[in-house]
Amino acid sequence: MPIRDPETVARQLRRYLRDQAKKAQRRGGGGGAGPASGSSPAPPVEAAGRPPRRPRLAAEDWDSDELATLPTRGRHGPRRGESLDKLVERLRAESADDAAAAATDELLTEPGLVIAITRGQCEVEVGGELLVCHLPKALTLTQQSTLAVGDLLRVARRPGGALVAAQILPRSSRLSRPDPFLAHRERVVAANIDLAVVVGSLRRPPLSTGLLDRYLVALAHGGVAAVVAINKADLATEPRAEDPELTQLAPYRDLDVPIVLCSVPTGEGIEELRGHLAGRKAVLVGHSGVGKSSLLAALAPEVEVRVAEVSTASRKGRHTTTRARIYRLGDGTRIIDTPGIREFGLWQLDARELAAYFDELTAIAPACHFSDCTHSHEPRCAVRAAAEAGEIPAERYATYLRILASLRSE
Ligand SMILES: Nc1nc2c(ncn2[C@@H]2O[C@H](COP(=O)(O)OP(=O)(O)OP(=O)(O)O)[C@@H](O)[C@H]2O)c(=O)[nH]1
Ligand SMILES: [Mg+2]
Ligand SMILES: [Zn+2]
Repeated sequence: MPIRDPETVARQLRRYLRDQAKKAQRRGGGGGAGPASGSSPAPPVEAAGRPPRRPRLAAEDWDSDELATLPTRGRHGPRRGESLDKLVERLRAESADDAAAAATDELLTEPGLVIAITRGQCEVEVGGELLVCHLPKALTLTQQSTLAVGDLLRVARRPGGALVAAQILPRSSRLSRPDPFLAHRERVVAANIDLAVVVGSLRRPPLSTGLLDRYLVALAHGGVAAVVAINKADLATEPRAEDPELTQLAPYRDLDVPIVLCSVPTGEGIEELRGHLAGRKAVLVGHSGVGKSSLLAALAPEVEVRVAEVSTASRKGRHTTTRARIYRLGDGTRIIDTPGIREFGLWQLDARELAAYFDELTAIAPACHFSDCTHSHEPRCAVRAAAEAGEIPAERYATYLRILASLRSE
């Protein structure tokens, strides 16, 4: 995938700005802007012919990694007062400069593995060495949809010695979700992974099977195997069979996905998890605070897990992961720690495809009257009948319907 084509930059930019404007309009006009939209009340949408003022996006609505890597106004984003045409023109010129410079670049023979991505640059591992590699301007604006931790890059050396990303090599797998701001844009969470550990926790925060379902669907869609880790087992009630959060897992026990109950302070399940991870490239995903970084530290005491101190009023003194990063364990296993997310959408999934990711439903679907049955409202639907008769788990069918409704409203 070439990353220095000015025409593509211009196209992506136009779409990016259009989306931002639309998004801002929607936030401003819906009246239901998030609780954090704060002091400036949302302007009415149709204020006497005037275009609505663009409301500020509320920081609390953003995932933490977004704040860290958002293109900065002035450097890569629009400058104050700059018209769209001017901006496109400027970026086109800058991209052309990049392309001209590329003519004198020397390509490194070995590809670089993207370890972490920051604003305008990434850390790559080339031949066991950790190097800083700059991202061309064309990539900076769209970096979260274009480049992901785990990607393999062709790296070029500029005559002055600086390294620049030249090309992203094709991926063998990926875990994606829609960009939380621009729904039709893909956000690749991790690339070239062969396992995802979906981490949930008991009590703090309580287990969310809705998020679990979405991850399992997205992973099946992206061709990545999954293991479910339920952390903070030390907080379970005894006897465990009666723990109200653990009983929610019953429908998942029949799926082809291992479930590991674990705990960092007691060490429960850590060896079992290590067994699943050994020798693989894995990503840890899940809500913020479930213990992904703590699990990584327990699995690999030899690595130094990077976390940031969060000191805002709402999340006092918490250690939280702000950007995805790959860690290499002593035995060669690689684990990607990711920032916890608030919501996980499904990328490019058609409502009709959804049932295929629910094994219990696919087995029964051929008996439905309509071959394109979505198992929601159609008459003579075998799946709904099976759910009503208790032949498939009611919770899973309910989850299916919930995700289906969310796909239809997107
Ligand atoms: N009781 C209990 N607490 C745990 C366990 N694992 C982690 N914690 C605590 O849970 C809190 C959050 O842990 P983190 O490892 O930072 O969670 P995370 O999933 O990495 O969070 P983000 O980086 O924000 O996504 C910390 O206070 C940990 O000490 C566990 O097994 N049991
Ligand atoms: Mg973390
Ligand atoms: Zn049906």
